[in-house]
Parts: sequence; C-alpha cells; structure tokens
Amino acid sequence: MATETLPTPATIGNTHPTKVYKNFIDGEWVESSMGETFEDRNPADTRDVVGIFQKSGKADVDAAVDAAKRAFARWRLVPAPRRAELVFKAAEILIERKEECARDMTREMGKVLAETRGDVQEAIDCAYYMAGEGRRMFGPTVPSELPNKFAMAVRQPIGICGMITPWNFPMAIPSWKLLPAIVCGNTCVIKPAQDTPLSTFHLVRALADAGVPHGVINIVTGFGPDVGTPLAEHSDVRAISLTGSSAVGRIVGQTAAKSFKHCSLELGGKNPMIVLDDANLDLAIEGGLWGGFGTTGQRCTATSRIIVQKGVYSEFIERYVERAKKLKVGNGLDETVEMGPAINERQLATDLSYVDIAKNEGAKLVCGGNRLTESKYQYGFFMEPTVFIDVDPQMRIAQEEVFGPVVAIIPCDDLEDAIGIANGIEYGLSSALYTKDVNRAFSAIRDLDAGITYINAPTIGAEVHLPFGGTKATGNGHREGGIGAIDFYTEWKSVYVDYSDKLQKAQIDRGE
Ligand code: UN1
Repeated sequence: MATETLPTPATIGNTHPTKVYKNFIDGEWVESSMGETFEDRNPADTRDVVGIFQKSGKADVDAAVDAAKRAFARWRLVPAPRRAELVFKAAEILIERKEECARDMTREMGKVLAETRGDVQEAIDCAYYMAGEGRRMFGPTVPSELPNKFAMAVRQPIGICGMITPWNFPMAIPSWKLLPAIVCGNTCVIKPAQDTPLSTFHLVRALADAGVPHGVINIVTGFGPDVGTPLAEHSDVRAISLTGSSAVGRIVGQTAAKSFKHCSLELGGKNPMIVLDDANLDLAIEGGLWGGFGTTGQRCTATSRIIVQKGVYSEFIERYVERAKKLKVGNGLDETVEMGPAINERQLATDLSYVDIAKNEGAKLVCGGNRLTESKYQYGFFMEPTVFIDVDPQMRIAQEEVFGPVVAIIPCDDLEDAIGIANGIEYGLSSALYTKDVNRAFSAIRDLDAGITYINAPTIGAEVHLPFGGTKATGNGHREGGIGAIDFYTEWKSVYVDYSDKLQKAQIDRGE
C-alpha cells in the first residue's frame, strides 16, 4: 500500500498550508491529466481553502477504470468474509479519526459539528453492517424438479462500479455505495461532489489503511461533464450509482441504459410531515424544526412541507415560527450554532429565488426570507430560516425541491385530505405523520406514496440497515442501505448440478 503518501485529515482553521490532493488511482496519488486543479472552500468562510483538488477528465477516468479492471481479477476471488474483515477494520479506524473527519467535513460542507459527527458515524454504522453481510450474502437453495439434481442461486459481483456522490452527506453516502460494492467483490471508481471531496478521501484512506488492495477503490475528482459523464459512458463500467438531482438522474439513467448498465438513482424529495389535531404539538414542532432546518434543509429527506390539520393550524404556526426565528445561524465549528450556511453561492441564489417565487404565488412569508448580511456572515452563504404559511399544494414552493432552509406550511381538513396533498407531488422519498391514533398511523403507513414513512418523528433520520430510497421521480426502484444494496451490487447466478449420470430434460422428463 502506498499509505505513507496518503493525506492526513487537516486541522481546524486556516493556519495550515493548503494541501493539494491528487486523484487516487491504483493505490497511487496522481495528478490530473489536464494539469488543472480546483479549490474546496469553506461555505461558512470562503477565505478558508480546505484543499486543492484535481480537475480531471476522461483520460483520468479511463486510467481509474483500467486500474479497477485489473484489481477486479484478484478481488473477486477474495472470499467475501475476508473482504468484509477489511471493511470492519476501516470502521475501527474511522472511530479513531471521527473528530478530525467531522471537523474537516464541517469546514468543507458547512453543516454543524453534531451533524458531521453523525455523518461520519453513519459511515461507521454502514461499515459494521456491511461487514456482517460479508458472512451472509444468502441465496436460495431449492429442490430441483428432477431427481438427483441440485439447484441453488449464488451472488456474484458485477465488476467495475462507477459512483457519483453528492455534497450533503459527503462521507455517509459514499459509504452506502463503496462498502456494499467492495464486500460483494466489485471494484470502484468514485467521483465525489466537487464541493466536498475531502470527506470521501478520508473514507477511502481509512479503507486503504485497513488493507483494501490497490485499485479496488479509485477516486477521480472534478466536475460532472468532465468526470461523471465519461464514467457513466465507459463500456467497462457495469454499474452506476448516483445520488443527486432528478435532472442529473435522468441524464445518467439514459446514458447507462445505452450500454445496459445496472443503474441506481437516488434523487430528489419534497417530503411532507402531517400534523393531525391529536398530535403531541411540542414533539411535532421540535421535529418540524429539525427536519426543516437541520443540515440547512439540504437533505433529500428534508421536511420541506408541513401539512397541518385546521384545529391546530394557528397554534402550530405561531409556536413553530417563534422557534424558527430563534435558531442560531453561523459557522458550524461553533458548537452553539444550530444551522450552517448553504453549500455555495449558486445554492444560496436558488434558495433566495424560491422566496420570490413563493411571494409572487401568494404564499405568506412569516419568517426569514433574506440573506444574512451582518459582518460575521460576510464571507459565507448564510440565509435566515424561512417559513411560508397558507401555501396552496399546487404552488411551486409546495411542489419543487428547494434544497435549502425554506419550509412551506399547508393547511388540511383531515387525514384523507393530508394524504392527498402529501402524495400530490412528483417525488416520493420520505414522509411523516404526527398523531396518537394508531388506526390513522397505520392507514398513513399504507397510503403515503413514499419509500420511507416516520410516525411521530420528522422525515429525516434513516438508519443504514433499512432500505433507503423512494418512489416516482425520487429514483428508479432501487434501494440503498439494508439488503437492497447487496441486491444492487450483485448478479444472480443460478447453478444446477446433475448427479444422475444421465441427460434429464427439464419440463419434459416428468416420469409420467
Ligand atoms: C439525504 O437526505 O440526502 O435519513 C441523506 C437521513 C440521513 C441520510 C440523508 N441518514 O436523514
């Protein structure tokens, strides 16, 4: 292993010299073929350059895929429990490095330290879970129709897997893809989001330090058209997994289809939280704040719509807005801060543009709506927690994913009305219901058209050993997390062993 050349997590602040990170191909750190770089800057303070990364292109993708191809020939033959042991070891390394990884993540992504610790923890959880799967990988063993014949199905790796990951969970989401992929015997090329590549480096460094061999995981940094497109198009790449917007998902899905690649798309959401008259309002308010403004609203699972029954509508709004106004916004490295910045200038502009869109549609702004301009915010992309009320379910603010701290509150008559509103969007990722009535809870579990439903908890907070993903424009039917990830990263091979010593014709030799 070329571990001595691997970067160590940077320290807090901008007093250290800015590190230049290279691509990681075949266990070596190599410069981009284009000879260009880009900066990873702190969205809370853009004077802080977290790292300098390679701006890569097709030649770099080709080199990484070649390395993954060579590595696959050996890695596929390593027994799955042995592959899994390395993933288990990486979890233990990450535990030791949790704090430094979290601090670096807050610097590059902006979310508060409590949340970046959670992001690293999610990668650790995923590693422990997937390490266990290495000793299962169950397949069916079934009786044959014919005598003296044995029938079973085994899981086999697919080959080289391409991964394109987002900036909002920069270690957890790469872990959801890389860890099941390598436990199943595949090799990988990952393109992390250009806003947050360092967290992926930390994850891969832990895996390399645990002993994952050269070429099994390769990182190529850069921008979508330069790196993501050639990766999705490459004829040797047999599976592509993307977490991103529905717009990019459509392009990647169409590209993958041309060469019959396996393709997993994890896309947008416009997640509803329903609050019925009988709900514990304290709990619902707490949940709505966490779901709406945690991660600055930048989760695919963020609670971006709150659908409130008329009996508690006024009280809910009054108390929710009072709390939202008090949320402390700032640099996530300050442990007292509750909400960090938007990831970049463009995302902030999008968030603010939805304030204008919603106002023009007639939604009522009752909290926030502005960029924060005090001097302490001047170098970051900060915005006030924003709440619109009296939102009509058909307005754009109730239909489109903003990916920022903007919550739309919609009144409803009863559960049936609420479910109609909840389902009346193009997405179907997460959903939530607050009620004390078990009958209504189970009706909603059945009727909410979403991949995830929470009862008496907000729309965020999925755990790695359950399926994660959604219906409709949220994806293409695959699930990450849980056994769904093992399903995605393996191909079935059915095996028939005939020990009768004669030709037996299936469906024909029935002994009749
Ligand atoms: C995302 O929303 O992009 O369920 C991922 C959650 C986290 C993962 C979110 N565990 O909120």
